[in-house]
Amino acid sequence: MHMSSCRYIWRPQKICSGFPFRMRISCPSLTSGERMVLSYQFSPCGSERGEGKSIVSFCLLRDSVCIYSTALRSINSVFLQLSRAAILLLLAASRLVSTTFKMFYSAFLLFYFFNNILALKICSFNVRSFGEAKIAKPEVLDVIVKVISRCDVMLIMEIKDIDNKVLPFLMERLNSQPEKRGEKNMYQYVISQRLGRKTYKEQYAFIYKCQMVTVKAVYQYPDDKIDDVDAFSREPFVVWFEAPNTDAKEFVIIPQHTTPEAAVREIDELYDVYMDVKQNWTSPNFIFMGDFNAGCEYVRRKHWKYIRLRENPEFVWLIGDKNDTTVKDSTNCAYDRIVIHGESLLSAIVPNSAAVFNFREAFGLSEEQALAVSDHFSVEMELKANTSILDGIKTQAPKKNKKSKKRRTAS
Ligand SMILES: [Ca+2]
Ligand SMILES: [Ca+2]
Repeated sequence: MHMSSCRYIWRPQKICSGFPFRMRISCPSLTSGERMVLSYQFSPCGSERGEGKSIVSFCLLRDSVCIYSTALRSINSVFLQLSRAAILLLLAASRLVSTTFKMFYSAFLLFYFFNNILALKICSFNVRSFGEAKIAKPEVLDVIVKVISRCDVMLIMEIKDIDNKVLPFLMERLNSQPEKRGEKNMYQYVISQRLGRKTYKEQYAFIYKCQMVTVKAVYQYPDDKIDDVDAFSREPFVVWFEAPNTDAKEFVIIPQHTTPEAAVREIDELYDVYMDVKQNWTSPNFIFMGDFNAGCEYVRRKHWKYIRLRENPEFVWLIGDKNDTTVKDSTNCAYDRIVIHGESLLSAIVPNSAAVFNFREAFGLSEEQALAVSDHFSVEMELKANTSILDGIKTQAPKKNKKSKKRRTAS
């Protein structure tokens, strides 16, 4: 059997949760039942490393091919292993890549497909008064788990948890979802201290998929800037993430839940936090996000000129002033925001991915049911999966071209 091989490198991140997709490539010359060898290497988030081979079969669907294993379970387990990894995938099959065009076309489809599903979704959610009373309501917890499960990195705000029970309980629920069984420590989290000036305290937490990102460092902003002491009620709990599978590679998130009446000042002060973090960490990529209360009566149009984060064009506001991040029908305010700084980060954003996630509509809840979860919708954005697949294709292409040129010259 003639074995021509095409080589794709990709980061199958969202495959973590099992095998929720079919891979299709365009390959008209294949016949049904033809088999090919899938070779792989993986280096998961933990210490495991491995490689292996699996024989998979094709079925024909008009001019495209779906790839499946003769035993679905085995391909599933292959992909489960792959999912924990930065992957080198070698597809080798007879007649699979009979022309450069086919290879390019196939690779493009694969690239397009995986680049879309493998984007890193970063979210922010004010789960109003998130404490033991809330996790005791199964129907409420269920919605919270579903909202978080859509995301790879989720900032949770307004955690009120004196006994430190809420997040451990939530994590257990998140990691025991049926489709996630068998994937140990799928979600992890980092949480701030309880923050607040007097007796009222809140915590920030970041819940993240360990297969997608790792925490490089955390930093609790001390809020002791000379001449500007105690600017924040809930000082940013800053986290530096590494995301090797994205184009951005790494980024810092500065979270903020403002006190509504002090929103203008606190959003403005985020610029000082940025300057402070920049002195200690080398990252050029910053994401500011959270419930800024940046709308309606708390931040009016006339206030923007006092907010450096808004006035400085180097900071790009992804959620617009006309968005509505409030659950109530009667309110229409863009309280929750995402602001980006850093050229490489900006270019890594999936176009049009910044959005408000209306969980009420998505899960068919009444206003009352949704308000039992929170008075805020979550907001989100996506970072592109890195382009190493495309790089792999690019480096292959000239070789094939040379060959075919030589052949033409010879004949
Ligand atoms: Ca303070
Ligand atoms: Ca509303």
